[in-house]
Amino acid sequence: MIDYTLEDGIAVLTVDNPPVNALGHALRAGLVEAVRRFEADGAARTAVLVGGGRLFLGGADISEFGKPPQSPGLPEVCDVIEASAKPVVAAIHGAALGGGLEVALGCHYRLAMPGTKLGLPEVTLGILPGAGGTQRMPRLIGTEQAAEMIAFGAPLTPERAQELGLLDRIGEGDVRTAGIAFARELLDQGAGPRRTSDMRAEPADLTDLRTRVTKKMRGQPAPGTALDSVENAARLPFREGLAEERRLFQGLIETPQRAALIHAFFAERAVTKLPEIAGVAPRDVTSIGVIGGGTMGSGIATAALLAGLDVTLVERDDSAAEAARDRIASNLAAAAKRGKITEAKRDALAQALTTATDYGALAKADLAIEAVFESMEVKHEVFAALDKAMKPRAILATNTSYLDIDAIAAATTRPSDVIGLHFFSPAHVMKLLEVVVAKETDPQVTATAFALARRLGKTPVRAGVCDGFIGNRILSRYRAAADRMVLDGASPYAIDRALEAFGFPMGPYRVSDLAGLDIGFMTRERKAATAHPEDRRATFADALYHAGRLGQKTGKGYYNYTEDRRGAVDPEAVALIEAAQEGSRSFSDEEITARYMAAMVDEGARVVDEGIALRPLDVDVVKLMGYGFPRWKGGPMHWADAQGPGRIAADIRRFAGEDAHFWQVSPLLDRLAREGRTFGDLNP
Ligand code: 3H9
Repeated sequence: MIDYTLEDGIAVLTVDNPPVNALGHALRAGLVEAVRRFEADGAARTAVLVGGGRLFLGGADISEFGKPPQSPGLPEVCDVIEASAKPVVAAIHGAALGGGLEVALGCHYRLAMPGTKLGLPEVTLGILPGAGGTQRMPRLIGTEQAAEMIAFGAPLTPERAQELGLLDRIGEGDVRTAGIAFARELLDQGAGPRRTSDMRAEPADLTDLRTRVTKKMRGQPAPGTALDSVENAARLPFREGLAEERRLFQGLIETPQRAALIHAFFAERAVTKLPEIAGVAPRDVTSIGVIGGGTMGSGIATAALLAGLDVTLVERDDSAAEAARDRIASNLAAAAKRGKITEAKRDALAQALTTATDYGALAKADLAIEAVFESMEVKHEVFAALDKAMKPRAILATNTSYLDIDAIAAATTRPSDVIGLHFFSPAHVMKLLEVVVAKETDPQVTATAFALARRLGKTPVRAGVCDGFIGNRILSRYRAAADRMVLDGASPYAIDRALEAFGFPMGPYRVSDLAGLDIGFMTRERKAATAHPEDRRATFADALYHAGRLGQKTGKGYYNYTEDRRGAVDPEAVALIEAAQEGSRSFSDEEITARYMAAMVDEGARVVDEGIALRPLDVDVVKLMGYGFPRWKGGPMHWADAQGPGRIAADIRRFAGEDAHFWQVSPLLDRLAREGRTFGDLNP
């Protein structure tokens, strides 16, 4: 795990634990052994610790959390390095994260290469830096700066890290050579070990930071606990602070938030590895077509431009094409403003965009994504035209959010080249991409979609064909559960409050206002034809729609936005809703949450059982990344496991006592409940 070489009095310790040099047990033991060897090596006067591969150290091995600890622990590794009587230099490239940066803090000097990510992201996993990070970082860069860095978990750039005194040097060229050169300089100066633990941290007032972090990361104990530990650095001697850090760390390891956040971390990576395309080479994609330049089409085009692809956007006439150009230009300008790209890059990317009004312009494109009006008739026309215009083996993708992609594919002579690419709005910002694999989709086309997703910086989740795929299908179910509560007498404002307290950034009726009440109205109209007589229509939502209250875009919907930008409860809306309600029952917050979540979990179970989602974790990722599910609850299926599938099934049976049409326990949930198993058991 550690390669030890001696170069003219300098011991070079190279870490070799691909893919990210995670500090698992074997590597920790290897590090301690290598440092001991260096100390005993009379020919070695100083040591350089460097990461082999693409980064320095990716942090503690997350997969070991929750398992019995194995010695040496990471705090001990940092102590052993720091205690060395001869200096140790950390030469950092790529990333030093979490325990990886803590190891660097144990070293006596630090150099990093340009572009390196230096961070303590532990709070994003529900824990705190537990290998001395909360004690050494405040001593090195100041309590306030360390607190800010640890509370939010955001990485520093090398430039900022050098300014703060975390880094001694920013290197040039190759990291190993730069590290050795720096070590030699230190040797020539006669520099000895410089231990962070010998430094003093000054007390700081963290009140404002605590307020900010509590607001941003509500429901999560880790940031506040991490700040307690940081404050100890200025209050307690180093050893005592370290012991307290350990105690607080162990406490956080036991929390459900830690389990949920780590589930989310691994689930987001697991979805990208699709067994059915293992070993299948994707087709080359360098140029893509986008059909339709509305908000969605322009967002997709922007995402593709940002990923360095050539884009041809087809619109129906010149003025629509011009409007699309403007939208894309403003998306790119916003990306430049956020610092994602430089102004020069923005101009270069704009050059890679062509607009056209004729499908002939797509003759050379490798893949086209259609983002036009959601009507099967229109989609058929578009796909027939694409089929004619595009070269053989080009991929024809649809961004439909619910239409039957098998039926769309049937409008072409090449259904095996047709696939769904369901982006989320704004498409150049949102990271989720549902890849909808139709009946005849060629695995190579699926592999290409997954490769494209990666290139666009998106997380792809495989979905099967059904109305709404994974995300919108489940959404329509829990939305219906909420609407039934309103029909029975609940206030939509109370429902929003209960679900926001659960952890959603916005309750369902605030989301309606954001999306536009016309969207919901059109969906109800569309589904009316196939509705069951006992399906209850959200007549209160229709009433708002007919009153012209379409949500934020008209200044009024469920809420009134004319005076308060965040939206205020509006007596006019209340009157319309109350007039449409069928009952006057009141629901407690617990009851609201239980019904909403039971509907979500049960439909998630159906989606998995029917093979629309591959595994429960795919449902979790879709809800986490596309629908605002609180990450610290891990997604609906993980959350259901934490409650116990038996409890959810029992809730549904209780609700079925009043309404046996809507509430039925799905076969999978029923099975798990009876067998005492969990959704997690179905994940790999
Ligand atoms: C910590 O350090 C606690 C300490 O303070 C206290 C201890 C006492 N462990 O993301 P990628 C896997 S907490 C185990 O696709 P990239 C990952 O699952 C830790 N496995 O690569 C994937 O596996 P697979 C603080 C890990 O280039 C593979 O490596 N550190 C770990 O896009 C490739 O990962 C962090 O929070 C890990 N720590 O990004 C950093 N990290 O191929 C977490 C990755 O089987 N990691 N894997 O799916 C990251 O942010 C990114 O992985 C990184 C590389 C930026 C490093």
